[in-house]
Amino acid sequence: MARWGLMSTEANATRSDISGSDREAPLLVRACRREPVPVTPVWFMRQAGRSLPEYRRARAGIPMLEACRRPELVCELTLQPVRRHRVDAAILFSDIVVPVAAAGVSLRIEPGVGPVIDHPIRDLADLRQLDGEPDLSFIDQAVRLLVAELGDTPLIGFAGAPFTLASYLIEGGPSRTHAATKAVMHGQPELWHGLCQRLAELAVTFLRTQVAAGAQVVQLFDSWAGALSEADYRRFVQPYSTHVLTALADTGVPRIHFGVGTGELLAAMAEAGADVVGVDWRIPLNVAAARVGGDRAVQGNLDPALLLAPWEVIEAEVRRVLAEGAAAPGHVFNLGHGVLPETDPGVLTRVVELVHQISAAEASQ
Ligand code: 1CP
Repeated sequence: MARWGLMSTEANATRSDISGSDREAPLLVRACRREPVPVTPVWFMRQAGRSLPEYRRARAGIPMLEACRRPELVCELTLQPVRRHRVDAAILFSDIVVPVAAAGVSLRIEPGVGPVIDHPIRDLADLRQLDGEPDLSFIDQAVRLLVAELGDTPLIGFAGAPFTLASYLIEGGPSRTHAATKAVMHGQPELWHGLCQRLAELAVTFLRTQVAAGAQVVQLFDSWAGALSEADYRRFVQPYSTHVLTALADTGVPRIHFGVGTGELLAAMAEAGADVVGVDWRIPLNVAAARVGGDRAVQGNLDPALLLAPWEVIEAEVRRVLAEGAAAPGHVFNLGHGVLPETDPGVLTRVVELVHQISAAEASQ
């Protein structure tokens, strides 16, 4: 399967045409396509990162954005959780702001904070910061190195959705209320639509670069979309996420769409063109599956904070999530959001084993 990594986007499209009878596809790809699987695939958002001592050693003294631009280091950091936990997928070590920085926006990623923008976008003239033609050759190189190393384990490519990226660019950094973002959305429509259009183009470029180099699944992170009403989501955000997801359709690569606190938005997020809808811990997966219409796979949704609880609690939660996920035509086990840095990595490894063990027993009955 590693050979697929060397195929072009066109070749990937051909592969998807024969996908129905393709028994060799990785578990993750099959679950995303709603095909029967002998074991439920599992991976963790933010599986690479500060919970791992080998990550802290490899990253020591290297700023986050610079780390993202070094293909050998990206390869190593992406592989670390796959080696350690035997998860069913790798996710490219990068960040949602990487394509924005490549287009020319001056920013840094501060430890413990997140992306910080030097000149937040407040008027039309500020959009010029995004005018550059992004050079993503370092992403292409990193993905090619990775698919050669990963063998049968698929690589997930990802991008930030226009709303979540727009929020960082307008607020200047992480925000709890997204107040400046909502003010632009409603008060400066020309700026809002110009910004989202450009961010959608950049997300498509970022994702297509990863797929062309061999990523077998993509995830569009609209992490902060849950801050919006459904009406605002549909009017100001959904058209741009739809554009991004639709622009990937010809690749045949399954598309996961995820946000936090999006219980009320799940149907609208599925309509944007997702094969799989990512769900946080706030609603059960069977409820989520019904909300998205019963025809999409779901991903999630163990509360990451519960990984700090006693093992008996975690075990019961894993069983519950698997039972509720069985209501959907496909289930990818994950957390409801990213791994917390204080998580014991040994617990993550045990969760992977437990998901495999319980789901294999269920499937063989
Ligand atoms: O110095 C450091 O170690 C920085 C910590 C860090 C890491 C390891 C950041 C800063 N980003 C990342 C990697 C990263 N970011 C990955 C790949 C690793 C993996 O998942 O295993 C991915 C997929 C992201 C995507 C990302 N970045 C999202 C979407 C996912 C999510 O968590 O919702 C978001 C919102 C960001 C912004 C960001 N980057 C970093 C932080 C701390 C944040 C969030 C800040 C905030 O709360 O607003």
